[in-house]
Amino acid sequence: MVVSIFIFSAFSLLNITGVLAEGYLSVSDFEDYFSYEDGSYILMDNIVVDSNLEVNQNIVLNGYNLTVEKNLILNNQNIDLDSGTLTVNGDFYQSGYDSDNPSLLYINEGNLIVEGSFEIIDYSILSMNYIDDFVQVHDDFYFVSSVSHKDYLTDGTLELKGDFYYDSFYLFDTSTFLPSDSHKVILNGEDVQNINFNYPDESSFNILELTKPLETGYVFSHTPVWNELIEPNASFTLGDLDGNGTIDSTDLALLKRYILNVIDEIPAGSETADLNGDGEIDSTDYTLLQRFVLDMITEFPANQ
Ligand SMILES: [Ca+2]
Ligand SMILES: [Ca+2]
Repeated sequence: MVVSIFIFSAFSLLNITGVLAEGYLSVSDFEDYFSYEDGSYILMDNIVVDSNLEVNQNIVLNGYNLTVEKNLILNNQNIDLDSGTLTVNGDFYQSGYDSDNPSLLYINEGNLIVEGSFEIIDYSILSMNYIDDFVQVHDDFYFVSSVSHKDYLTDGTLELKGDFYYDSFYLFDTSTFLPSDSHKVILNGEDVQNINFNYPDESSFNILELTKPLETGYVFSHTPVWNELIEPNASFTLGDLDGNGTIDSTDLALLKRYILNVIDEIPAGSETADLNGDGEIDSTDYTLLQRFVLDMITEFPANQ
């Protein structure tokens, strides 16, 4: 499946222009909430913008929260979350036209929550470098940056609930989406998610975590598009230690042997044996399984 990002991006940009005509507030409309230092506006309080916002200055959240109730445009400027939280309840468009000075969205141990879609185009950088860096996108994620992100996406978690589209704005570099080191993408939308890489040999996820079955929860344009894949645990039944579909004295015997260290592995996985859900596998679980097999109980506490 091949999706043309060029067409989609151009379409969105036309939309931006349309929205702009309806009125965007800018940082200078909220100057009182910022202090000005070294070419940046430093946020000094939590702020909710009940409108569209265009960030037309470099801003630093400085540990505070900036909430935008509608759309956010970041064009050729920088946002440093600096341990703060940026929430966009509409769509987020990030773009830059200056190859020497790309627009930088620096997560910097902060949180970015986008309720709509998030589009990163042209000379724009999304920088995630710390384990606490967190970006969550509820609608679709479009990555069409012309800047190589190999050294910009190195840690943290990018959680995507909609579709994913990667394309290159310029054909001379088709590897701009290439997270590395500890960077993780989680695809955890409730519906089937479409994952599109137009240059799958040159770009890919680093660690990719799925929360639905690979075959039925996702439509990938190509596979594999990851360095490491984490799939959801297969389903299991509490008490069925050998995984044969029934809970009986065989399972009880296995549990006894496990607790007595005669065996050091439970065939269907240790998660089948913690029947009271306290994180330990011990004589309490044995007693529960014994009662279940003797029909004294019909359910395990961990299931209740
Ligand atoms: Ca069994
Ligand atoms: Ca237990």
